[in-house]
Amino acid sequence: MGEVEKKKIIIDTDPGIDDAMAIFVALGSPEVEVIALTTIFGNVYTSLATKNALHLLEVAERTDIPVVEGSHMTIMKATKLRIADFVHGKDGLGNQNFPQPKGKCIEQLAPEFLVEQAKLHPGNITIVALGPLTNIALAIQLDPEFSKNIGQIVLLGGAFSVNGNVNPAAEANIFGDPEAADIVFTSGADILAVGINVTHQVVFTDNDRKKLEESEGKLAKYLCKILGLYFSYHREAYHTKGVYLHDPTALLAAINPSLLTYTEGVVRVQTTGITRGMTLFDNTLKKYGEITEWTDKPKVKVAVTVDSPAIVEIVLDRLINS
Ligand SMILES: [Ca+2]
Repeated sequence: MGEVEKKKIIIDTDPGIDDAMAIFVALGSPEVEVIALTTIFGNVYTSLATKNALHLLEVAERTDIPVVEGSHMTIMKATKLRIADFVHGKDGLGNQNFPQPKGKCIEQLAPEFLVEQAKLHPGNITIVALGPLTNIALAIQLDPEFSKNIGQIVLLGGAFSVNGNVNPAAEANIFGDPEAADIVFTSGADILAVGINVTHQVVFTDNDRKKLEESEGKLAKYLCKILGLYFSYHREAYHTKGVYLHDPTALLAAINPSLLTYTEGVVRVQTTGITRGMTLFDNTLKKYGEITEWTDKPKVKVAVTVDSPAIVEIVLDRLINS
């Protein structure tokens, strides 16, 4: 049998404890080739996200993978950003005081890089978007062909028919840049959205953490150090003894879409008022009596159910064997 071509992925990320986990799972997955990490604000500011991305690649001994810095502000040029350092630590990686990375990001900016890669490999790049969608919206604005050239955008974002995690309306990645999210959702690109209605079903327990601890996996051991803070946050915020695997679930949806089920329809993002950042999905079953803001907009795929035990098992397997 000939070798199956690996899926080329770019991970757009704001590391971030569960970002670190997703990146390591990707690096341990033979099905994909990680061609770059692009960075964005969210869990930390963009410059720290870049530092952390470089650091994580050094930990994984994969400094052959370039890091490309993304936008420092929202698409509306807001610099007052919502940063989730109370979830991931001041350093984004569980307050471990890791040494500064030796490497540097490449000169290019993330939106240009995304446009260029999509042109270079038309239809063959999957972006796994694990933070606010600013870089991707900027790429869409830069190049009208981008949404056609890009293969797929698998994004972690939204709260479909459930409460958000920033407030009852909004999920964190969408809330980070709602205008950018609305541009992405209505761009016509092949989009698969994995929201917290799905990722809140994927719980990584204390027992799972023990399995990492007891393993010989190098990246598993590293993650055990940074997971402590993430566990305490979940205990306090959700009264759970485990943590949600948001980013790894989205990553695995890109690798093996059959781990989840999906529905299709138009998604719009609320950009004003108390529900700013809310994702509103229209499943198109109803014929409305008038033209709406959803009418004639392109459909996207939205994840509905997930095989949680399978996701946790794959995450453990890839990390224990790292
Ligand atoms: Ca993230």
